[in-house]
Amino acid sequence: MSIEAIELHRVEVPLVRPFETSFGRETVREALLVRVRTDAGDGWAECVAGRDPFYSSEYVDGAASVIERYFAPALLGRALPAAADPSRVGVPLASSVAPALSFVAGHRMAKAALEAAVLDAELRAQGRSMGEAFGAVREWVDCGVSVGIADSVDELLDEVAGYVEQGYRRIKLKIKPGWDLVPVGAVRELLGPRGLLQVDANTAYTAADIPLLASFDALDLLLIEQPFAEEDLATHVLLAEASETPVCLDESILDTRTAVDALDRGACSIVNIKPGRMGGYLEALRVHDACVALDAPVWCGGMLETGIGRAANVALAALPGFSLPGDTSASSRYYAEDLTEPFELGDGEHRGRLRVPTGPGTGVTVREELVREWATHAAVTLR
Ligand code: OSB
Ligand code: MG
Repeated sequence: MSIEAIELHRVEVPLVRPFETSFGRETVREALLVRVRTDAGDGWAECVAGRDPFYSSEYVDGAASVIERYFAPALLGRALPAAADPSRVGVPLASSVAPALSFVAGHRMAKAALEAAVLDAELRAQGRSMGEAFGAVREWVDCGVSVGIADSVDELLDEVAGYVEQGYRRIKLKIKPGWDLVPVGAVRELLGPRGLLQVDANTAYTAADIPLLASFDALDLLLIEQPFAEEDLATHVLLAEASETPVCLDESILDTRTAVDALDRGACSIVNIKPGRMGGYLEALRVHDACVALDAPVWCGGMLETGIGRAANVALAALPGFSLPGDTSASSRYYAEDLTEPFELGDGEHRGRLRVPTGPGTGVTVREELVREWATHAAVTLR
């Protein structure tokens, strides 16, 4: 199998409501979509980079540029080297993408998008679904919802009550200095003592806030996610020692090595797995396996993906180590219309769950007319 062309499609998809975090407020999702054309069929993927380099140093313009200038020439018109460390998935072409791109430092989200598109094409050619290829052990995955910073506690409670009514199995609240104990306490009251609740600070705090963050212990949270800077494992260790609430890392976990290091050093006891942040699904599987070996729970994060990225995330979340509900919410939590058939929560025993797609590759179909309608730039074809 060989890669014949790489297409870049840039779209803007309106969010049903603004999403505010400690690093900013988004009203649309600007996404970079990648289609690879191979001699055995096409594959699609979504790059998780945001419009601005606020969550991480990567952003959409940078991802598109590094793909055009460096990655596409390294993948097109040449036989890729066989991977030294072929993954357990049985995808020789997709496994050779990361080694072929490793000459560029960083840019993991751009690398991940290319690998995921090749993976989709290769699995479609093999007639295998992502869930089957990854080693899914569940047909449905438990879903949580990530709730942005609101204008008032009353508005937050209304939004959370709506999600509870829809069946979501856990609530994650975005926090920042000045929007923490009061709103989180109010949501704890609303959910009652048994409701699963966690918080995500997206690096907004410093070591001086450790006493405040330790006082979250009274709210019985599942975890506190990434309170301090990406590079700052040491302060996370201090918080983990000072509080009962498990510390979870998101931004700091770049690959298997950093995940194992963070767990070994006691900087976290739970890992948020986002394949885009780790350079791809194949590395995310290695992180999963390493965390399972260390008895550390993992859960699947999200980056406001459209159905294209969501399909692959849901397949990943069906692996055995994903013992906590993920930020894999239904399409309707983000978009009135999705770029694929919508992901919808189940009912009965599957209330608050999404079904793992079973068709080949991602198992979803890209609505190409919407990709054209929502395009912000002319599509680019690299050969
Ligand atoms: O920190 O998990 C995060 C969205 C964009 C960037 C970073 C994060 C998030 C979310 C939303 O929390 C998760 C989702 O619902 O996709
Ligand atoms: Mg996070």
